Amino acid sequence: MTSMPDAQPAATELGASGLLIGGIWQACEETFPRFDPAHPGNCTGRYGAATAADVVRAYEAAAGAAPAWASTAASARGEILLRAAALLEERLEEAAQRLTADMGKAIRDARGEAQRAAAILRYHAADTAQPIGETYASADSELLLMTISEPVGVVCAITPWNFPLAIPAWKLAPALGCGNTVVWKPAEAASGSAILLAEVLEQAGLPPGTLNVLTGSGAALSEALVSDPHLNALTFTGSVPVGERLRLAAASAKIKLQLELGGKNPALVLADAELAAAADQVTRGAMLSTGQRCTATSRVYVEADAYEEFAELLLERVAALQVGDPYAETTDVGPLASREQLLTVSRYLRLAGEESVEVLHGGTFADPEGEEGYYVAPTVLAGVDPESALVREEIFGPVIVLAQVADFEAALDAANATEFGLSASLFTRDIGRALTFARRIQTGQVHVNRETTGAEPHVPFGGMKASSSLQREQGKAARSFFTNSKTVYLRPA
Ligand code: UN1
Repeated sequence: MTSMPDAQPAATELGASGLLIGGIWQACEETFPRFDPAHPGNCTGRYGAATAADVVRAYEAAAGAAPAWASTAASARGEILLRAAALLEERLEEAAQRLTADMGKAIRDARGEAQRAAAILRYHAADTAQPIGETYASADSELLLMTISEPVGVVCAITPWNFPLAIPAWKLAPALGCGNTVVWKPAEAASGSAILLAEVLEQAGLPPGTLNVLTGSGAALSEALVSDPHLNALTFTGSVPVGERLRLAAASAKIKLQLELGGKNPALVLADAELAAAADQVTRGAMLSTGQRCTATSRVYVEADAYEEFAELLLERVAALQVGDPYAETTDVGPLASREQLLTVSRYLRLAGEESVEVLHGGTFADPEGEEGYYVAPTVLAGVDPESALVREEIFGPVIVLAQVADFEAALDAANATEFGLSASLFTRDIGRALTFARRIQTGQVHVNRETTGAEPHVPFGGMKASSSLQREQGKAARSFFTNSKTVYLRPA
């Protein structure tokens, strides 16, 4: 590895508040406080509330830096991403603690996420050495016919709070690696982690203006973010309603768009499955990260012959989860990320009461106005009407709806009866059914004998139906989104 550039002072040392524009961490007139999801009385930091005028300045900085960054050698861009990965690993414990303070993820999972973000940076560093085009035979044998890909220009990344480091890494690393400059708006509940990630990218040697960061409210900034004339491509992970608004805005602005939205991910358990292993995987997929993953398992369809046994195995495992202080090493399930999240998830749990469904486990939640943390018990519901909002809508909490189905066909039909299409799992020993599942399930991610969550950096990630804009993230798909292809017909003079 090349020698490290002189370390710049960290934003936090400067007392800066989350606005990085043109390589300078800036103070902000307005700030917003964040509170620890486990101890809502504790303020974890105050961050700058960017304004529409800051958005304009960030785009100007990104547009100004774009030509030089696009013509920087791809290998030099890759070196910076590699250095950022190393710097992030040096600060791994701090990054994990900050992530937990931001949004309450259990510390072991927060460490795993920080490590994952470093691995993503490394993958995209290596990807800068991949081919940037193809050569074809032409009808004219004299001619060299080829494609070359170029950066799209200025990218806006709007990232969620549920993976404060990994999702930004998988958007920023390929965007920057492919030679784009970036305006990044992290979720308010991920501000502390976002500043740390921006610091390591800056310290790794990104030129000023290449990455610009605006903390603040998405609602207040989205109009300015999507309507700026410098913007060439927008990548967003978040909710369906916000995604739908961005889809319209991007269409009228005629920019490239990558959306990763919600999920209502099913797990199908057939009678021939290894039921104990299936129960392990379903528990992990549904409950870890407090169910706040767009890939979380939320509907479980079990073949009738296995239902009783599977339900028992599942409930044993759910009951064994350690719920509580996210900073404790033994905790599996921390609080929800915010009061808003607790209000949303508790609304669904109240609905379960109103609809008189069977609460097999959990169903309880903390007082959203209280001081004891935004906790909700891992919950397993049964006997839910397939038309209920509990089955149809993304809850984004640790809640499973368990249902009995007659056979594989009925499970497949139930699994596909949703507007979402992100991820799905099948548990079986039957390879024929596994193949049928892979072909007929209407999701972008298909898992057999494993949980619905997870995403490796070198393969495409994304959904179908309402879950996505069909522009995949990660792997080769990232390169295709963050570049434009030119077809060149070259005839010697
Ligand atoms: C994972 O399951 O590890 O917001 C990744 C989300 C997804 C990423 C999930 N975009 O939960």
